[in-house]
Amino acid sequence: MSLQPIELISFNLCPFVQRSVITLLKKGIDFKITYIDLSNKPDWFLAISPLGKVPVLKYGNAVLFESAVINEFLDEITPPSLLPTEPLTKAQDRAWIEYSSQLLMAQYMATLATSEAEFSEKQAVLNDRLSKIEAAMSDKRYFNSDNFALIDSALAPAFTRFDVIKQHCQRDLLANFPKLSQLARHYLALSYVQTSVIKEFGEVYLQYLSDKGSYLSTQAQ
Ligand SMILES: N[C@@H](CCC(=O)N[C@@H](CS)C(=O)NCC(=O)O)C(=O)O
Repeated sequence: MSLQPIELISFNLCPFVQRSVITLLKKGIDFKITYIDLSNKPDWFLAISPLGKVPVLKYGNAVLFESAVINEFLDEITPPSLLPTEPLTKAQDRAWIEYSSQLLMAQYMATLATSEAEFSEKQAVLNDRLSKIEAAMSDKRYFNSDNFALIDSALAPAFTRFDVIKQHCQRDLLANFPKLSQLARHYLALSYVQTSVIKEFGEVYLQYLSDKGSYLSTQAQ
């Protein structure tokens, strides 16, 4: 099947965009990426993004939004699929993909906490989400398979951020989660996860947190 030109509208720190980049890279799909400033959204972007959010995918003249939908579309137009074929496991993966957005939100809230007390409070929510994901995992290499799947595209961006925090802020937020720590190692070893963010991601991410007055960024060395 010949594909239409693909353009992904991005913000350089967005984990939801990163999900789509991982899927595009994993599937070897050609694409162009266009970065916008979310604090100064261009009119052309607001005209095509109903919620004013990235990612937006332009496929020829068509426009798609919502990372999970974009990922399923990209997956479907480039078989073989990264979703299970059996209806129940496919539905379960979709449910965990939805849940993984709540992990990203909990991580975002914890990283933006502006005091140690607020951080502990937000970390409790994050730990609750992490523990549910760890309990749902199989003993396979990735979330529930030895093959990287769409649920892994959805989860991996959180681990890119945990890694920056571990390397620079002296906090291993996965320390109490052995299976997730192992999953992190497996994700971070993949070239299509490593290159799914800008080269200077760690620096830009920490600067963003610092600009927001984040408690964690005050621990950075
Ligand atoms: N449910 C959406 C969430 C996307 C999202 O929250 N994107 C953020 C950046 S990471 C955004 O564009 N925020 C802009 C805004 O809310 O004004 C998805 O999965 O695509």
